[in-house]
Amino acid sequence: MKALLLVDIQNDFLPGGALEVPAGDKIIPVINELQNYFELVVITQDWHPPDHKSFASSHVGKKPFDVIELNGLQQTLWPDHCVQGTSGASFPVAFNTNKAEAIFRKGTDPEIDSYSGFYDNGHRKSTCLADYLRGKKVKEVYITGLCGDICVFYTAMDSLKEGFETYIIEDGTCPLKKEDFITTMQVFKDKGGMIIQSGSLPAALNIVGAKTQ
Ligand code: VGL
Ligand code: ZN
Repeated sequence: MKALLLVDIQNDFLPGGALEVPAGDKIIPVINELQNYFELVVITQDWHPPDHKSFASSHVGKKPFDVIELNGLQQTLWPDHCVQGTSGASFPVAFNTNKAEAIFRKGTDPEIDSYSGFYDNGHRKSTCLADYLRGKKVKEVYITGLCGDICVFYTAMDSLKEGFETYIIEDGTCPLKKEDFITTMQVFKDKGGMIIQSGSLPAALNIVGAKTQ
């Protein structure tokens, strides 16, 4: 069984949002189309309480993108984003979420950030996403979404650690910083991850009617 995992496609990560990813909206048509190729679609949603400690606003004298130590971990401070129940945390209207069977929320503990959809940044608590996927007999996980160099990357690294054959669909992701995308994707490949383009999927998955290139 193959699963498509769509990471943090939320208004705050789109142009005009609180933590905007340049051209982040370009991936939405790609992601809507990709879902046709998968039986199982799962979504993650960054879902912070208003006083989350990853927000610069929670620390006197700090500004967004400063780096601090938080409960023993290095933490980049972000502008307030994806606050529970706000429009910034919602899915963009253009993003078709109808096919998703489950939404895993993350970043809900105010004391620790959570880039991966599987665990918080300290690997202290699990979201049980791995157990859910194993329960569905998933062996291969295809990951895409926002931000390519942060939550997509960390989710993909945990997916590998959990033993799933793991793919990142490159044209379905968009990074916050292009340079970081290059270095993180190398780390992912070095650990056995695979990077593919959405156009190669129908043929690779043996979808009937797919054009052979
Ligand atoms: C993300 C920074 C903070 C992401 C979430 O979804 O990549 N990045 N929170
Ligand atoms: Zn966040």
